Amino acid sequence: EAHPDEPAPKPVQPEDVKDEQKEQRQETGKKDVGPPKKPHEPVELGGGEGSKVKAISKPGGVHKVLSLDVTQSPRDDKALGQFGHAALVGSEEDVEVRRRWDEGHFNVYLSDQIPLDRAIPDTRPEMCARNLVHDDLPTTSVIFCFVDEVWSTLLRSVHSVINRSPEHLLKEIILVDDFSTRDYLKEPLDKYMSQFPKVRIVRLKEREGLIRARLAGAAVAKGDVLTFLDSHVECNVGWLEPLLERVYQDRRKVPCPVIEVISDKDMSYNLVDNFQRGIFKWPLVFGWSPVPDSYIKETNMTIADPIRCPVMAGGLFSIDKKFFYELGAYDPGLDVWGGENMEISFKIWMCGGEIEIIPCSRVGHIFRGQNPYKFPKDRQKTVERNLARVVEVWLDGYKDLFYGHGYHHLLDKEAIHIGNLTDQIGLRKKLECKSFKWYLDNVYPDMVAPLVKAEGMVFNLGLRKCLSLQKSSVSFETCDLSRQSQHFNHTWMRHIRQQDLCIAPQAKGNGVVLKSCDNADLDIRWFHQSTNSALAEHLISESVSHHMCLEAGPQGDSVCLKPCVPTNALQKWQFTHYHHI
Ligand code: LR7
Ligand code: MN
Repeated sequence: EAHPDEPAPKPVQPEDVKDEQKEQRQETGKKDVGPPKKPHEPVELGGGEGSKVKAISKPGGVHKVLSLDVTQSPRDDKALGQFGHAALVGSEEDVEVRRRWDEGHFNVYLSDQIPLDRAIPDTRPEMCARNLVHDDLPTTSVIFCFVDEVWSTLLRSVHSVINRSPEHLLKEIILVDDFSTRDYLKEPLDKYMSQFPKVRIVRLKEREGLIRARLAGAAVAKGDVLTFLDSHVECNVGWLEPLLERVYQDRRKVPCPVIEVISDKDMSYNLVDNFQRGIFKWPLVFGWSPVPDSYIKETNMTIADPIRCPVMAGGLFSIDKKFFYELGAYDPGLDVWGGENMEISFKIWMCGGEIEIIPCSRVGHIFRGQNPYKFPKDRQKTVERNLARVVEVWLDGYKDLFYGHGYHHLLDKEAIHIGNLTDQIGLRKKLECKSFKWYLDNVYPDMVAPLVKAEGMVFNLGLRKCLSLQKSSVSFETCDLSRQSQHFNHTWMRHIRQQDLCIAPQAKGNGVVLKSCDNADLDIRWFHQSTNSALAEHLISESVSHHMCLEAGPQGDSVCLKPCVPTNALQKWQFTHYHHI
């Protein structure tokens, strides 16, 4: 059956094909003839054991990626927002714009006036036009989850998939309604979608959140590959084939399109910088970061090559359905929104998969300032709890780095109702997934992740001696780095620690004692080093009953707690080495 834009991928015209690709083309039909002659297959950043790119065992394809651009003949080339141009409204309409903004936290008023099948610029790097894909790619189920999504953006998302996906690769589109409250998303949506035989609507009986909504969509999917999308996107020309090609080459690859920006203000379609990868910073905050120049040079990487990503943004990716379930899908204990992108990313990498951004696949997304739907519980608490679940299962000894970045309060597992993690921990064991250290060393080697904030000797500036732990009491000695007794860590939990012993304020009195370290113990934390403070070098007890500064006894025979005095050198301490993140 003919595709609306183009009759299924055309056979390649010989003049379009480079010699090298011609060779590959002749090889099709014979699989497993060794890696394709792709000069630019990127290797892993940083390298390391087990990080070698696996040889791709399938040769290049026979069909060219869908290249007939709908921008060539849109139905109404004068329409607002056509070609992805910025749409402007008169100032007299500002009131309307503002009135309707909160329906989606973007310019809903404008969106409603833009054609549902508008053309957008084909932003793929030029060399993508030469790419070949196989004609026997796996099929995909495209899954959109939504709750109270704006009508025009939801429909534009669906239209973009129908119009820009080769008919034979699109098994179905599954719309999962996460218990929306808006009436137009009920019968009117059913009615509208009845014109598209491939669209199925799944209605959840209560609000599950996007994670369990995706699981519900995946559970009924019939395609070989699952492709998840947010419900306010526009898929660009040829977006699907390169994703499926990647899964076809290696079912453990999890490809993501480049996510471009549809402006929340004027609905324009904007391309983004090349060579961006998904990363996280502490405390597990997702971000984009450019692939280092040196790496691009060393590997002769081009703007069309797949970009390996430590983490994915979360919303837009394809994954082999069987592989998704082998990985245990998502942790169903994650609620509403947030953290699931970290979970799936760590899981994919640590349990044998790979995440890549495919520059020849591009999808626009409306980035919104706020979530336009309600959180059944507090938003902050929901996201924090999700993150804590992920951290407890996947982060090993690096947990403290997460908690130490402003999340100490999550250590009280009962207070945050973290829920049962037996299944998730069991899954990681069963799959024999690698450690978080392996992940950092091999997948994200440029991540700064020291296990402690500061370490070495603890030098007192007034006394000019170092703390020493002897016969389980704290005293001073002439500094000597070679002596283990003088070696302390200031951890992310803000403990001053030697092995399992932590320096703690005396329960009664102003002395200090040693306690066995316990993350949940609020009394053994010491604040140190805030650069813009007069007390930067002080060690300030965070114990509720003290809030005082650690001070060396003038004779050098004791340490005690005294009210903080910025100028008192006996209250100033320096560790030998600080790790700055
Ligand atoms: O309770 C909910 N039920 C839902 O069905 C909450 C949301 N949803 C739907 C919602 O209607 C939308 O279609 O889930 C989808 C994603 O929700 P958004 O659009 O509010 O999320 P986002 O774009 O702000 O956030 C990003 O991070 C999320 C973390 O949980 C998800 O992984 C989103 O899919 C993800 N979006 C992207 O990756 C797009 C690019 C953003 C970046 C960077
Ligand atoms: Mn979104």
